[in-house]
Amino acid sequence: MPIRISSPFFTGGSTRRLLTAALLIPLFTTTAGDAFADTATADRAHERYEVVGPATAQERTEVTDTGAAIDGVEETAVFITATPTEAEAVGDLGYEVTALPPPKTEAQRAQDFPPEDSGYHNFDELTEVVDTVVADHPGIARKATIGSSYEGRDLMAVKLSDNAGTDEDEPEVLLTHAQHAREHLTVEMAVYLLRTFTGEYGSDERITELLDSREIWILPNLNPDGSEYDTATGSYRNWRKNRQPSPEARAKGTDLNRNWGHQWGCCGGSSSVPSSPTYRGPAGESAPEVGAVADFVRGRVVDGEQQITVGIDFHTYGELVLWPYGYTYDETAPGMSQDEYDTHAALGELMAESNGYTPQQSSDLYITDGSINDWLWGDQGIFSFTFEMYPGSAVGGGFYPPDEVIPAETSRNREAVLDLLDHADCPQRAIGKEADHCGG
Ligand code: 0X9
Ligand code: CA
Ligand code: CA
Ligand code: CA
Ligand code: ZN
Repeated sequence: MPIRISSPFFTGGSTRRLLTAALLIPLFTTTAGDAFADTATADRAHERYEVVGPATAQERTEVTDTGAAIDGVEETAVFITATPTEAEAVGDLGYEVTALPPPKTEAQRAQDFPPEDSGYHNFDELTEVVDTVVADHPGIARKATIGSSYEGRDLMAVKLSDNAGTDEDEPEVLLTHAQHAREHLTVEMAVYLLRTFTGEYGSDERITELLDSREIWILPNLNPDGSEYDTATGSYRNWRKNRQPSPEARAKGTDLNRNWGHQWGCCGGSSSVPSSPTYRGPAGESAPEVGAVADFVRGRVVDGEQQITVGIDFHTYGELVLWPYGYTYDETAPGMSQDEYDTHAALGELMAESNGYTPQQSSDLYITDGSINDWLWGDQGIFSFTFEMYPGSAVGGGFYPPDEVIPAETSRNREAVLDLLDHADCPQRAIGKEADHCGG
């Protein structure tokens, strides 16, 4: 097991400073055991370093002969506390010496997921993933900042397509994540998609063709203030909303998925009470996060035509594929013809075949008003779905499944997302009516 490379110490732009290049790393090992000494209390002149190479008692003694104190022993490495001069002397012995960031304070340690769930990405870690993906794949991935959260965090968007720097005339797709703070698995869904699309472009034929012919927008966290608040104490707070104070009350937080401007507050599917978990805010788009995303989507209207044709908004939990409207039990309603309803249902059922979720109209779950799905369809004509990810019920961990499930439960949606991308040029193909609707 490598040494804590992926630990929270290495996030947020902290870099590992290499003092001396490794000469050789021994290929043999000893069974040194976990001889952790008391952590030395370092004064300002002392720093912590990782030393790769020393594998025997003699070699470790040579390290301590420099004056460095060994804090921990691994099979072929040690952790030391040393002055810069001592660290250099250790490097002169032929070992790779890397400075470690200072240990986190109590407060810093708390500002993160519990250690057993460190596989989840906090907001700094998500930002680092986005920046890395974009830096490593400049031709097919571009980052945009589409606005700020209430507390001032960036609302990021990543565009994935061939010629990502050019606005080409290709069907566009919207994937949104984490409107609800505690639904952290949806951020991992975004990370999975970012890595999969960029990593498999050029090798996986289907992904290559889809990126060549569509423009995909991934908005990996619509509610960063809420996500960070949910984990800020080091244990989960069960938080759902954003962190904006209500104008009329002391309570904080608007439910972003009740704040969208189509039939906002119409139908008993949201609350006017600021302390409620489904508080809709004082007006549609009163939440800066919703306003920024709505402005972004409106900005995708080119020559009078909305470029985005289809989208998924990721939530947890329930293992459901949902489609609009949520504000009414009726299938058809103003702005929703039978063909349009049937297209939603057919696409939803197609996606549910591969991920095993239950497909249904969103009001079959319960009435919601001011949801993103209703706005994307009712206001912008975008075929729009909500995925409620793993688990199916509270048994699997509710909103907080262990990080061990992340690989299986994100890749589970791979086919469904690709199937939606397939249909982005003509969603009505799903009901065999491309001739009627897609200028066939
Ligand atoms: O209530 C919600 O906002 C979503 N469920 S959650 O448990 N993640 O909070 C469901 C929204 C479904 N409604 C529409 N898509 N209209
Ligand atoms: Ca774990
Ligand atoms: Ca393109
Ligand atoms: Ca375009
Ligand atoms: Zn949700």
